This record gives sequence, structure tokens and C-alpha cells, in this order.
Amino acid sequence: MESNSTKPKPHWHILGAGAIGCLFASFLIRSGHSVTLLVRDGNKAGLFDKQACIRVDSTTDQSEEWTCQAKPSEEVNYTIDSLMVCTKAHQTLAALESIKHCLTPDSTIILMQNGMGVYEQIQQHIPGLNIFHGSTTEGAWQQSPFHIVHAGVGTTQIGSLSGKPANNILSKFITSLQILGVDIGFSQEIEKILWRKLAVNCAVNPLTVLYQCRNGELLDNQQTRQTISLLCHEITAVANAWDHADWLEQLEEDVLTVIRKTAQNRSSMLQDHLRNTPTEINFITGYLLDLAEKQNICCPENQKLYNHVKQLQG
Ligand code: KPL
Repeated sequence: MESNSTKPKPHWHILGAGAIGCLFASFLIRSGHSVTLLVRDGNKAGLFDKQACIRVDSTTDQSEEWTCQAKPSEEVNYTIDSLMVCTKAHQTLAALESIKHCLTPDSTIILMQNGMGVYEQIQQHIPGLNIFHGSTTEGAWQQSPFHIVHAGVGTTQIGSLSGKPANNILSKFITSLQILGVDIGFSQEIEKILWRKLAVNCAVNPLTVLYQCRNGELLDNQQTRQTISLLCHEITAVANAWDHADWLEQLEEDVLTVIRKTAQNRSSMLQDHLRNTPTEINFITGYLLDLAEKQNICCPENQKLYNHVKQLQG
């Protein structure tokens, strides 16, 4: 399928062709943008003549295919104006380093990682970039290279940790996706949104690795329910110490709601673990524990889960 819009729109590059990268590529193509997927070596196999065919299956048995340009990131040697970074948190710095010669202070960059701490890394190693942050609850998983399942419709918020307003490119991006019906917006509260996502991920993801279970199964027994409660208590104490008490009001209730809504999902951390690839634990529980340590707060339940996941990774 090709988009029928003829109006020229900004050309987006997407670094990272996993589930979220392919999902947003499909949204952009549907809304009339041209897209280039920047892939790693392992994904080259799915490319045909510098093109990728993205297949998006939905849970209602519908399936769509979208074609876009695709190339290994090391082959890019021109300026990139608009970039969405959908790599895993631990891969982001290296992935950006590989194309930093293509980025200028005017390039609009959206980081879409789980967890927190990537921004600090980038500021330290590649300062001066024009970075925005995205947080999404869209549910998608990868069946095979360029073939994804859009398992649940969610909300996406974009914002800037330094308080910048949306620029022209970003406003066009958001408006075009909204016209398609995608629930997306620009938020002045992105730090709070990222913290809340971090808190939910700390309470859910490593626990699903410990019990090797789907999210919903965490509610099946008293012991995991109690652990969730303790984890939430610790996470809230860390937020309080950093003056973010109001960001995590009713955290436990929010966590239980997310678990019920995503009951059939395997968390992203469990999926990484089952695929034998590194998890984002350093940017989720690891980030929380660093903040806790700086304020002399003990988080024994989070620490136990962190140690367990790290030990599994070897
Ligand atoms: O964001 C998630 C993840 O798996 O990383 C949750 C909310 C836990 C849904 O699975």
C-alpha cells in the first residue's frame, strides 16, 4: 500500500527497526511522510534493494503492508533533519554515535526509549543535540524482522526535558498522526510522564522476569501482590526524596491498572530475557537505585530484583 498524499512532508529517519520503530514508521508512511529506516547489521537480511516492507498485523486479524527506504546506519552520509530513535535504551548512545556526523544542532530528534538515563549519557557524549522525548503506551511486538503485531492501541506523549516548545517539524509530525486517529500530543509535563512510566516499569518488568510470567499473572497470587506493594512503597519514597511526591500519587493503583490492561502481554524485559538479549534493567531499576543511593534510601525489594535480572544476564 502507498500513501496517496501528494504534499511534501518532512522526511523522517527512524533509528531502530524493532516493534515501536516499525509501528511509527507505518504511522508516518500512512500520513504521507517519506521514511528511511536505519537498521543494524542483523536486520539487513530483511532488506531488498534498499527497501523494507513493514507488515503490521492487528489483533482484529487485519494486516497492512507499508514500503519505505531502509539502509544500514553506517551507509548514511548526509544531514538528517528529523530522527526518531527507537533503539533499546542500552543501544541508543552507540547507535547515535554511529550517525552523529549526520546530525546538526537543528536536527529534530525524538528519543523513544523505556526507562531513564539515556538523555544524560547523550548530553555527556554528544552534547548540543536538539532532543525531545517520547513516551508511548502503544502495545507492539515483533514477530520477525519488519513484521510486527500492533497488540494494543495506546497514547503517545512528546515533550522536552529542557522545557522547549514543539518546533515546526514536531508540530507537523504530531498533527499528521492525530489526523490518522493516533492518540498523540505534545506535553509540558514529559518528565512526570517519563517518571510514571519508569515507576510502572520498575514495579512490573523485573518481577515478570523473576516469575517468567505474563503481566496479568502477577495478580494471581498473594505473594506477588505483596511484592508489588513493597516495590511501589520504595519507588514512592525515592520520588518523595527528589521532590516528585505528587508525580507518583496512587502509584500502586496505577500499577494494578496497567497490569490489568496489559494482562496478556509479556513485558518488554521478559521478552528481551526470553530472546537472550540484554534487558533495559540498568535504565529502569538501575536508574531508580542510583537515585535512591544519592539520597541514602534503601530499596531492598528493587535491589533484589535488580540483582536477579543482572545475574541472569551473566
Ligand atoms: O511498558 C511495559 C513494558 O513491558 O515495558 C508494560 C507497561 C509493563 C507493559 O508490558
